[in-house]
Amino acid sequence: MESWIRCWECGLEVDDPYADSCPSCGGLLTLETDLEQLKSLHPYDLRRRPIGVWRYSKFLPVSEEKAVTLKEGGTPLYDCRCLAGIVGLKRILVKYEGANPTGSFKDRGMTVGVTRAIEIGAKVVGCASTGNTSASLAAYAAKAGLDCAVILPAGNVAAGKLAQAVFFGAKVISIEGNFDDALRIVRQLAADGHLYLLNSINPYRPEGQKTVAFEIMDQLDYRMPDRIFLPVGNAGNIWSVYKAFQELISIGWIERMPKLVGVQAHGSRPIVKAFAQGRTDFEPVEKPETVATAIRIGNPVSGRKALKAIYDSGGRALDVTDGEILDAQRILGRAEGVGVEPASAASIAGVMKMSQMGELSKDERVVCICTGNVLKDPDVVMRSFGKVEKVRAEVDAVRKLITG
Ligand code: AN7
Repeated sequence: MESWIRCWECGLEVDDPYADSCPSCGGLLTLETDLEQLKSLHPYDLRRRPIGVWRYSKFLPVSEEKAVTLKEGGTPLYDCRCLAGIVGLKRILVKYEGANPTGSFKDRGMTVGVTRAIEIGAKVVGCASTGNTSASLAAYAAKAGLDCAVILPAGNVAAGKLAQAVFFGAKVISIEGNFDDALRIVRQLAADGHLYLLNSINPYRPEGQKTVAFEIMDQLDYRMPDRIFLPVGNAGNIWSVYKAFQELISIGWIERMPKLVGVQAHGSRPIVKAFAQGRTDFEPVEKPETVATAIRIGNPVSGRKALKAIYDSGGRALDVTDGEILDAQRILGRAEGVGVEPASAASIAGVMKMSQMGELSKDERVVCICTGNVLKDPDVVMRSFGKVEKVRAEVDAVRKLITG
């Protein structure tokens, strides 16, 4: 569809395909797409195609002909009855983004972002990452035949994600600093023309990530959930979900949107602090800390967009402790058989907390977006959730352990 890049702050239309901020005011960029022809369609008209990111190609700003795709999206929406019982709600639905090709929601944005890279003739792509973005970019760059460089905070990327980036052949560079430092560096490299930046500050990334909201609506036959919980790190995803609902309203497919609840880890909660003060901007957190390394981000690039998404949808920002995150991760795994990484469990921990605070009514239809797979971070699992019993290779010894 026809689309154009615009400054989200001052409204200027931006021509430079490599710009990651407004050349006039320095503001965040966004994309506008001509959705006029969708007004005459019914949502179910799109169902001739299998569910997944490209079912919604009419909402995307790239041509599908050259799409770099690993068949991302089309992830399950689990009806978690047992979890709902534990939390004291009638219904909790879990959108399991761990089922994407590289095991996280980032693939939705990356199929569109790397397709755009091909469209504009980029040869090298790069990103800063707490792990999942780098794993995803490395895979899509491999598929597209592009060179790829990823900049990571040393010692704070989960083993599975690091292994993926290495495996798919990216140049993996670990810096003695945190994610915010890595992003500052890679933005400078992009500005100097060394690479095409594919962090979510690139406005094409959120376009792909919108499709998680389209899928949720599709899977619910367009019955609106009351609230959607999701983890917030750099805040690209909550913005993407909000933008998707705005677009559905603009073409008349829905009339209102669900309340968006952004969940951050207590040691890394700039958006929660800003929300508590009713502010539309935020103070960065200098030394973010959390077991959920994916969202260990103190200066979220799209933080201002996240706050708009939260205020406009009537939602809220909420923080949870590392202990609450690990409890939620374990409960989802043991009660439902759904394995997510700690950052993803923040959304579940958020529901549990709001329910305990008496701020959810029992009848609410709640969706949690669980952004990444448990296999991403095996070290947290082994450290937190149990042990492996080792005995002699004899029936008696094993029987003793089984029968207790
Ligand atoms: C599992 O990979 O920022 O709020 O560099 O991996 O859109 O940033 C990852 C973020 C949630 C937060 N859940 O999403 C990166 C990175 C998981 C994540 C988030 C991330 P945003």
